[in-house]
Amino acid sequence: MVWKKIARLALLSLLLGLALLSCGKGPGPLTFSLIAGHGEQTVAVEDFMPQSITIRAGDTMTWTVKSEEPHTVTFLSGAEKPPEAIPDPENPQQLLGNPQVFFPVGGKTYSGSGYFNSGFLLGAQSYSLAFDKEGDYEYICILHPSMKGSVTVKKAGVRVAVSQAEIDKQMEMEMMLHEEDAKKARAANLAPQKALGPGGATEWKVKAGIEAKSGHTVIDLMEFLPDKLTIKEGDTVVFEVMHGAPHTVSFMAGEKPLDFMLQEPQPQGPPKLVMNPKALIPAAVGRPYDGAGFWNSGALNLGPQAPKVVSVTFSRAGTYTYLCILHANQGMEGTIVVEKR
Ligand SMILES: [Cu+2]
Repeated sequence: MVWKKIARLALLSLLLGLALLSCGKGPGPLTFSLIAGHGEQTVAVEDFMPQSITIRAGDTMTWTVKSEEPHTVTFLSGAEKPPEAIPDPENPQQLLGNPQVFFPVGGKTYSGSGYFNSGFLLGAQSYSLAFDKEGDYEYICILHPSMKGSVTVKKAGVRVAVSQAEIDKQMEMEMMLHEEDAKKARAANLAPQKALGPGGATEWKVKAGIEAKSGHTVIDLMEFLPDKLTIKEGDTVVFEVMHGAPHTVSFMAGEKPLDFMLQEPQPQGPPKLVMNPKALIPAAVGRPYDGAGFWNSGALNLGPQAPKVVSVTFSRAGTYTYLCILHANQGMEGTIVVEKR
């Protein structure tokens, strides 16, 4: 499409424009608004926009997350990335969400050193940080390895070549391209895939989350694809995670949705974040599913040791809905219709 090419060219020229910084006296301290991840519902566009920016000492950056997918804005200052989950010191069997990741750490001004973290941001939450020291700084989202950004801080008070209006225009254009690419990726993955299984039954494949590229940006689709599948009694469905995010395949059979993270109030400080064992641990895996009772894959793709694949054989005709416990609030759910053989 021609308009798309034009959009990409315009985007490139804007990016080049952002790299320019003219000398001379400029305005006093400014605040720049950036976006840390966007996308509606199941679509999670993993990027900081603009990915690199030049500001002056004294300026502030405010990142806003525009998705249901959570993100962090984290300056490691050369240190190792902290783990997202840690064993509970009081109960090593239990996994906790690392408070260093989930809650804000650091002050309001970054001077080029130390660990600064926004904590979990989602919906329309924001994080602001002022910069008071010249230098080139990198930051990441702890949850999404492809999300990296950089900021160059120049001397206070010099002229800036980029205006918020230009940044907004660039971000709008990028978001439009990302949305188009997300739609294309979904459409390309909706057709059911099947193979001959044992005993003449069919083995179907459902993707539990896929990744698409939009330029250099990674888009995660927190979706079961296809989300609706019609099979026959005795058929098996193999669910496979196709990207970096963790998921569950959970047939709730009328049970209430589960929270993945349980909050335990502490006498001091933030609550203890306990990863719900009922969500983490497989239930009834290996047994055929007949529509009765809770069937859960457990956490797939949560850490390098975790499985990425789970399969389930359907023994009785019926219509069965399932969800991902981690992303149910974003709409990650599917239906299997099992017909009589
Ligand atoms: Cu999920």
